[in-house]
Amino acid sequence: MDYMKSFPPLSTFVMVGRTRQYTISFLRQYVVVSDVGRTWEDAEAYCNLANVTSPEEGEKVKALLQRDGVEQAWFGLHRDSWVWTDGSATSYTSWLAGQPNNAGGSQGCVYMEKEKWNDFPCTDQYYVLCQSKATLCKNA
Ligand SMILES: [Ca+2]
Repeated sequence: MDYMKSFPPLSTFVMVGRTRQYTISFLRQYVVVSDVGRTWEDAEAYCNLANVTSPEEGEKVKALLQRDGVEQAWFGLHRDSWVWTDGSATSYTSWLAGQPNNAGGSQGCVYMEKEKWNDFPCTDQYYVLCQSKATLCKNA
C-alpha cells in the first residue's frame, strides 16, 4: 500500500534484563490518510487502524493530526466492550468530557479530535489514522 512508504524509520530500544538482553523493535508508526473520507468499516478494510495506548502515543498522534491539518480521524477503537481492532483490551483511554455517550444508541466507533476521543456512528466519514504493526524481537 502506498501509505506504507511514508512511515518514518523504525526506532529501536534496547532493554537489559536480569539474565538476557532483549532488543525491542517497536514498529507502531502512525500515518494519517487524508485522501478521502471513509466510513469506519471502509477505514478498517483499508489499513491497520491505529491503537493509542498511552499519553505519549496520544501526544504523538495529536501532533501528526495537527501537522496534516486533520481535525478528526477514525482509529482502531470500537464498541465491542471497547477493544482495538486486533482484539486487545483498552486500558488507556482519552475520552472527551461526557463521552462515550452512545447518543441515539448508534455510536459504535470512535474518532479522535486532537488527542481526545468520541464515540460516533460508524457510517460517518472521516479521515483515518493508520499504524504499522508492532513486533517484539528477542535476542536470547
Ligand atoms: Ca459520542
